Amino acid sequence: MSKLTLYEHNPNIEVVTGVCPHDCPDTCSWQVAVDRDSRRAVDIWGNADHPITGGRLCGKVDRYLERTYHPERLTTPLRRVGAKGSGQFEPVSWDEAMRTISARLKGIIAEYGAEAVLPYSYAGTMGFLQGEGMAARFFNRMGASRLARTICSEAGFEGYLYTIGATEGTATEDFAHARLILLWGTNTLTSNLHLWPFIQEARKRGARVIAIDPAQTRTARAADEWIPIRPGTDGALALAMMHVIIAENLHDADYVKKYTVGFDQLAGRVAAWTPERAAAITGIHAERIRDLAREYATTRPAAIRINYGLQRHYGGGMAVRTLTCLPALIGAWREQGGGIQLSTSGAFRHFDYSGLRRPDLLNGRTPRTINMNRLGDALSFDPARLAQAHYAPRPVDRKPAPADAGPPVKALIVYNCNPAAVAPDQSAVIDGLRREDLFTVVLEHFQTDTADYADLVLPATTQLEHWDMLRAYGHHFVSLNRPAIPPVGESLPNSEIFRRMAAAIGYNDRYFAEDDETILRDFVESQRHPVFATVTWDVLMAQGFARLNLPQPYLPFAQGNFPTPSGKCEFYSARMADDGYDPIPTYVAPKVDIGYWVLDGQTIPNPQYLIPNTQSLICISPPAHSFLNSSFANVERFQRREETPILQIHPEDAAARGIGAGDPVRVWNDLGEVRLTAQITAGIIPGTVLAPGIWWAKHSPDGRNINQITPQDETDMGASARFYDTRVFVAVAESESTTLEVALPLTAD
Ligand SMILES: Nc1nc2c(c(=O)[nH]1)N[C@H]1C(S)=C(S)[C@@H](COP(=O)(O)OP(=O)(O)OC[C@H]3O[C@@H](n4cnc5c(=O)[nH]c(N)nc54)[C@H](O)[C@@H]3O)O[C@H]1N2
Ligand SMILES: Nc1nc2c(c(=O)[nH]1)N[C@H]1C(S)=C(S)[C@@H](COP(=O)(O)OP(=O)(O)OC[C@H]3O[C@@H](n4cnc5c(=O)[nH]c(N)nc54)[C@H](O)[C@@H]3O)O[C@H]1N2
Ligand code: SF4
Ligand SMILES: [Mo]
Repeated sequence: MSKLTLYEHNPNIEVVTGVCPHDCPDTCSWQVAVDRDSRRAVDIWGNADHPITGGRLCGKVDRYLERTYHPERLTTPLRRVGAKGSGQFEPVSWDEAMRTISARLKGIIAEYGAEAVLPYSYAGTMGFLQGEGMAARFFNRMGASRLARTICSEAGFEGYLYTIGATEGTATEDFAHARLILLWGTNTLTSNLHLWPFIQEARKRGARVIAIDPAQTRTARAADEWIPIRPGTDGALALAMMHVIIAENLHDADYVKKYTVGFDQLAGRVAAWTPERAAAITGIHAERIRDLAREYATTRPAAIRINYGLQRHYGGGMAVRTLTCLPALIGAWREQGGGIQLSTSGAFRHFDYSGLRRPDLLNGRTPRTINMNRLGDALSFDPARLAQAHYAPRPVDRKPAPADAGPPVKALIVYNCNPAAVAPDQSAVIDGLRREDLFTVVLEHFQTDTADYADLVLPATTQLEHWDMLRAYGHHFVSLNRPAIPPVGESLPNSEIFRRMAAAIGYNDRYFAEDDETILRDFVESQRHPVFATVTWDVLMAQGFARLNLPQPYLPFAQGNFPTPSGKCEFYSARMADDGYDPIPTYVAPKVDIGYWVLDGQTIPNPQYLIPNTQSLICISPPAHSFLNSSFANVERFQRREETPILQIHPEDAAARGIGAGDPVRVWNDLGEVRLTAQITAGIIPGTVLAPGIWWAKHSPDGRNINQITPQDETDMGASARFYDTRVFVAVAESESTTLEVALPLTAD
């Protein structure tokens, strides 16, 4: 029974429909019960009418009111009074804050030009308006540096686009019809919960579920089988599966002939990818690879869910590009419940954002683009590092010479993001944030690690308090968020903060005068593509959500129609050749390899390495179940659930280092060091350790978190982050194990 029935006839309660703003594929529709007298929210629940939300929120957002009314919510603008990082602030008025911002930004722009101002944001909210809505107008008008928002998904995205043409694929609802489901580099029960009921429905009808993951996550435990894989080697597994499928003539020759290009080149390439060769890379038995390929090719419908876990490695783009050839090879796209899903965002690709974001306000200027993963480099005074921070996602793109890197970053405006905790190479980020001459403004709900380094902290409203609208990346609905309660304290929506900044600095364009509701309504009403015919303002206001105008079931590629240049699934991609990549699926190894793997308790050296480094380990840091990136990591309930920042380590790796359960351990590499608590578990592939993220650094025992050891370097495609392509040393914290820091070749190349 929906909670709605508890409240809908209560005269003291108003029920307001909204949508979860967080960076999660599920984009749940929610309902909030608000006490009419006090205007306080008293309850929140998942909308039972929404076909994907199904009346349920996840454990985090079910407690959204605890976050919203948290005693540590920021309620007034704050000015820094202590040293950067010390967290000492005093309240100031909004007017005073705006006067300071206007004076500082004008001074910086006059002296260095507008490119010296860098916006820094990600997906704290995925809302159109409170994300890159009014903010985009403001920074476009200014001509500030642009930010390449690459911290999460770009490698996989690009890889998928080369093969398929748009990030479209199997509809979430249709997983219920699959008979085989591969959960490949995704922790569904943690990061994509609302797919699970469809998987369970499929299982009731006899489907088998296999998780392919270095870790035995809660998803892998709930699956029928866990196939442990060495991090960053999924491309090799996919190539070997295709080897078996083609060698045993299990492919769908008719589908391949009609709807793909490059089969001969693909067949030529995978001929050399025997399961034995892939076994030596992935750590999966050759026989298991063979069986997996056969099972995949002969079970219909077969669905694959990949997420972003497998692409946070150097070769992540190519891995996704390669994997996405599988469904076309076996003709899985023909059937409801067949195919692959990385993201459903491509279904929304015809949205016209120009009215919302006003790129015309750039007035012909093309400011430089900084890669957000290289924030540490971007904030460096060294022009060579600043040049490195420029966005150059493909091999054919070039970074500028240091002399052409442009002005130093003198102002940083952070919103919807917590870079001091989430960005790679934390020491470099902190070095930059510590700069006395850097003017930093942070729009936030809480005094985060990043806010501690701000000159001004501006209190922002939460989703309960402002208007917004979202698309999803795990289904096909657009949702409207209506404010349920008045702003907490003096907080303001991001949109209003940027509006006020624009006014203070003297941008008088009428686009800065429009109110939030009008902006959203205009956005909806300005869409011309037929896929949005069902997404009207009236429906959104009445129901809170609207499904895209797509058929159901939605089988986008049952008859080809791939949105690639050839109109087919591209086993051979001419575009990749033009962009400087191998046009045929291949294996791109991770940059960091420890040179050996363990299979059935035996250590097997990787033949690429002259000297396997048996002292280091690969470190991955996927999301903790109860946090959402670094959001919720300051809420006591969720801290208690996660207990403490831990490091999962295999019993053999622990024994080799004299590490016992619960021991404090040092985890370090050439970039930095962090202290964690050892959790010994056979649920992780030997040679790999796992540190669930993302704890706030200041809540961690030594004031640092796992991004101490992650590199700023980019992936092969999309200039994404290589969060999981890291090598670390681990030792019990007390011991001074400097002897372990022997110089050994880090990579094979
Ligand atoms: N509860 C919760 N939900 C979230 C988030 C959160 O922080 N908490 N974050 C949200 C965001 S921003 C995102 S991008 C998504 C991320 O969602 P996912 O992509 O599902 O999350 P990841 O942890 O990046 O990766 C998932 C799994 O990939 C595994 N993995 C790591 N490397 C490899 C590899 O090389 N190969 C294979 N096969 N597996 C590998 C990890 O062990 C992990 O179990 O989740 C969203 N949902
Ligand atoms: N080591 C490691 N690092 C990672 C990852 C990993 O797997 N391992 N995952 C990476 C991934 S996938 C991602 S997506 C990034 C995510 O990194 P972020 O996008 O920084 O995500 P959050 O940590 O959730 O921080 C978002 C912040 O935005 C604030 N916020 C939310 N809503 C609003 C609003 O309406 N207005 C304002 N002003 N602020 C708001 C929240 O309070 C929160 O502090 O982290 C990356 N970092
Ligand atoms: S975080 Fe994801 S699962 Fe949780 S309520 Fe939001 S959209 Fe739904
Ligand atoms: Mo992400």
